[in-house]
Amino acid sequence: MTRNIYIRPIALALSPQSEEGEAVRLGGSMVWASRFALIVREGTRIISRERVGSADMARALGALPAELGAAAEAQWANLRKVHAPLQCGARTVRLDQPQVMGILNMTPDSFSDGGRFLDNAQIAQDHAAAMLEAGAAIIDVGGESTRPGAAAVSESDELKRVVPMVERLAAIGVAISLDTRRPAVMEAGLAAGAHIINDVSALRYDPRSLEFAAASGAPVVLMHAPGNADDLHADGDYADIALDVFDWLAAQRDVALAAGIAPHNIVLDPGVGFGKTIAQNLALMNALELFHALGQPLLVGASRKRMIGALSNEAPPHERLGGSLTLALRAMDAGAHILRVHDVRETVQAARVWRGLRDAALTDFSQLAEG
Ligand code: 8Y7
Repeated sequence: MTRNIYIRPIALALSPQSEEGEAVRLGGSMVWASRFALIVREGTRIISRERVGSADMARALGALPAELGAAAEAQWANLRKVHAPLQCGARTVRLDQPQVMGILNMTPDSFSDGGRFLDNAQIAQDHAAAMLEAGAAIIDVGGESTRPGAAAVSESDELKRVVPMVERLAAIGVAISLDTRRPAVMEAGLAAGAHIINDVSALRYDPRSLEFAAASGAPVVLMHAPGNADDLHADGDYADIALDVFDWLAAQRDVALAAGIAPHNIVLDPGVGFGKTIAQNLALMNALELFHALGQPLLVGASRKRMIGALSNEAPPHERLGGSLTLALRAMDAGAHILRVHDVRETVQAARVWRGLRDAALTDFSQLAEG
């Protein structure tokens, strides 16, 4: 049975000097970690779990069975990797602080703002401009609702919804990501000026997507969903949500690399809300820092999702701002690089204040450990 290793940060620090020994900077973010769980699984069974401080990591990795050594060393290097910015045409999206991706749904039935923009391109463009002005680094344009039970959209309808909006946004210099599973939409969207492919099927829905994405040279977001690419909300069968999603993303990352997608163009996303129970979504949000060990920038989309309603008397999507901000802050505390959200103004304000706190911690030397 195959054995897998995981290095999960378990003690996060506000700044490097607040911990004795060396705290490790996670994924080039403003988040540090000083202690880690070194977990070994055999198949789906955890066979060992050890807590290791960063200063003691070299010894702990050296003591692992030889078959796990290389993977463990790679994860330890990945955790500390600094990611290059995403290049989006003339715009550069730096990944050294949390960035906000604003959602622009060009769908009639999206659960949050369905139908509002579809019939009026000017209203949609005004909304995008407002998100930009509020500080969104990227606008995510989608023409296919992926909520549970949403009606299927034909390729020609998806193209009609998405391409004209991409053209409008490209004309005003926006960094654009395209939320689609179809290679024809990817191709038309990139030609119209989009920069990033955001595929909730992780390029599995159509085998040509992988090939197209590699040839395009565009950054891609690969998101976890347990079902096949036709039914992204099918229930998952997990032994351990965080470790299983980790294995799955590692495999999809490797598929993308083998297809020729450049390492700096792969963004990974644990897929909050896709084929996961409320308890699994919560556990996943609590485990986000583990995913830095995959060595790629991380995107998290928890905005207005069902888990928030489930924890707040079934608040409807438009009344989920407080919960959305709580989850966005959890993602920031875990060092997530990009937050996909509906409420851009509020999330950007939260991110700026969060950043102010981190800057203050970096220059607070009263935390310095003695000796
Ligand atoms: C996500 C997403 C949706 C997400 C990424 C919704 C398109 C459902 N969720 N893309 N898309 N990550 N990368 O509630 O979590 O917004 S649609």
